[in-house]
Amino acid sequence: MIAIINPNASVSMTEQLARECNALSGLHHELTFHRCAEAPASIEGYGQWSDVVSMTKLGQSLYGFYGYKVDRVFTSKEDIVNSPRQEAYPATDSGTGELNWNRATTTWVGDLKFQDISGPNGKPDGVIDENDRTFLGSPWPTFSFGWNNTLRVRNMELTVFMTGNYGNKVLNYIGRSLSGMDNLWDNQLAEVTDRTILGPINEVEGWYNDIDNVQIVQMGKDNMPRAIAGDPNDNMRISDRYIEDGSYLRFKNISLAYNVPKRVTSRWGIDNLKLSAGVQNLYTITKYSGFDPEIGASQTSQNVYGLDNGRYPAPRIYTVGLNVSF
Ligand SMILES: [Ca+2]
Repeated sequence: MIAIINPNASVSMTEQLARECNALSGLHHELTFHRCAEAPASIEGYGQWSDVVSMTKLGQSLYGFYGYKVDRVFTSKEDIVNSPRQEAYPATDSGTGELNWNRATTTWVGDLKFQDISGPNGKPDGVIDENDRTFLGSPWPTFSFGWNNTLRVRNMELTVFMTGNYGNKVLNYIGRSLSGMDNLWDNQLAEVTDRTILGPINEVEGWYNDIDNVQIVQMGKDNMPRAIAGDPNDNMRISDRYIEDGSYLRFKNISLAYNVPKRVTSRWGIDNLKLSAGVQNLYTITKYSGFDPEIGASQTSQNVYGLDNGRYPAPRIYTVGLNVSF
């Protein structure tokens, strides 16, 4: 856990802190600044455009992930009406006095119910808005480690280097767009087949446009909502849906070497002959569902860490070596 514990930290000092954190990740740090003058209330970090993904605030983890928390999937019209007002809650028709439900423009059965965490007065207010965003976890590991071991038996030499992180969160930003189901033309991950699927209560033509006549026939796995072009309820907003455990253990480098005995090499006039073979990034143990949990600092924003924007995964590299000295 890395915390800014002095309110007088300025932006530039925060950036410096980030660099130090990058260099020293894995150790427990508590950093204090005493000489800065200005005190920003908070520093936002962006994913793409103005998409806030992280927040740096006094008493919280540096670049802590920031967004909404998903409660569950809405199961009926009554469920929506009796829950905190989501941003796309339908307006009341001035003529009929009825709510103007529309499956393409308002909150609907199968959309996500976000948690009412706060409000303008710092208390839950029955309305879902920006005040309901909260900290969703730290991108910094509790510890990170590297372990290098060399085992020698006679002329054989086995070197194993393992590295990893424990306790950090990762924002699967690429996974978010690959499971958004908000556009008919984007490729999606196979996991979207586990989404929430609606069906009719009474089989009549146009049933899907009548909110009183829809029901859930498949509940989405892990609160995966319905598919709807345009995503009116903004089910894709930054939320704990996309925050994952970033812990991993990686076999970073394994190499096996054989030193040909001197009694053999001396016949050839060779002083030393070493044959070796190795593989980098052989295997990674992780629960992270994205390509590669080894993410690090963001390329797009200074105030973001652990954001997986589809970074090219570490390649597996095979090497063979021949070392000769005369
Ligand atoms: Ca609220």
